[in-house]
Formats: sequence, structure tokens, C-alpha cells
Amino acid sequence: MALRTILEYPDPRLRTRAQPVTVFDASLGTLIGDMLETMYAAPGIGLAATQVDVHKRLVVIDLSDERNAPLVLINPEILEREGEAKTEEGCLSVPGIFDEVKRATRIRLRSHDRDGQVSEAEYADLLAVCIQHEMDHLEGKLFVDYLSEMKRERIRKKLDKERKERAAAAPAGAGRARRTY
Ligand code: GNR
Ligand code: NI
Repeated sequence: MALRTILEYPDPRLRTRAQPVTVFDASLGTLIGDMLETMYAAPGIGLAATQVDVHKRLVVIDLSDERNAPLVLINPEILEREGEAKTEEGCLSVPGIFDEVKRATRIRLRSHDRDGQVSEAEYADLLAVCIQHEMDHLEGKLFVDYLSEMKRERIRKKLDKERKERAAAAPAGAGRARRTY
């Protein structure tokens, strides 16, 4: 398994619409393993393939305290929505930013598992919120899109500044041998 790099807002690749998974093979298993490892390391409660620059309809989630109950949802489709509530959300692609988003509190979902088996199930509360957040990623949508233009602009500037400060502290290539003589 391997850690994958998580794309960060406003990277335009996060705006890509993901394509359905049609082949359930060993390379899909490798991608799932890498995504779980990346999500656990981050750490986060969910990760969409879009965030690691793979534009397939695949998300992984784990809300357990022990981080040992992964949920893998492939080609997820919402069949029914119920209720509405605001939840404070965060996103690994928008690090350090948290704000409220209004979403359905219960959803009925059809999805495939890693073997291609289709099933339907109902999800509620934070799990339902997380699934909707991840499915937005597959459409190229981010939780900051629900905020005002003013907030989004402020977030973009803050992340830009943090990236510049990080680059100044650790220039690209630092720690690597650049001389060959
Ligand atoms: O780690 C995450 N926490 C979270 C909190 C509230 C609502 C959604 C999420 S998902 C997020 C990980 C992530 O960015 N997934 O795309
Ligand atoms: Ni996210």
C-alpha cells in the first residue's frame, strides 16, 4: 500500500466529474487500500478518489473510534433523502477550515462493494452527511461551494498564504542531494 497526495483547494483537478467504476479488479483493490491508508494517515473520516486525483466513482469512509470499520462505496447513488440539518464540516482538501453545511439527515443509498456486488442501505446523521460530502467530491463539488463568495475568497487567500509560508520554510528539493559532483 502507499500514501497518495491529497489535492488542495483551489486545485482545478478537484473540479473533475468522476466516471463510474466498470472493472472490479486487483488494481481497484490497490486503489482502495491506498485510499484507506491515506484517509487514516491524514487523519480523516472519509476520502473520495477525486481527492487523490483518480476520477472514478469511489469513496472510503470510517467513522469508528478504533479506525477499523472501513466502508467502501462504489458508484453510489442516493435513492431517497429525508430531513435537513446543519453540520460543521471540514475537508482534507480544504485543511483547517470548518463551517456549517445543510444536508439531508437520512439517505437511502445504492452502491457497489469492492467485488462489484450491489446493495441498498440507509444511513443517518454524521454518516449520511459524510456520504453526501464524499459524493459531492465525485461531482467536482466542495463544501466551501455552499458558503458565500466572500468566505470562499477569504479561505482561498488563507490557504494560499499558508502554502507560501510552507514553501519558504522548506524549499522544494530541500533535503535532497542536488549536487552530483
Ligand atoms: O475528515 C473529514 N471530516 C468531515 C467532517 C464533517 C463532515 C464531513 C467530513 S469529511 C472529511 C474528510 C474529507 O475531506 N472527505 O472528503
Ligand atoms: Ni472532503
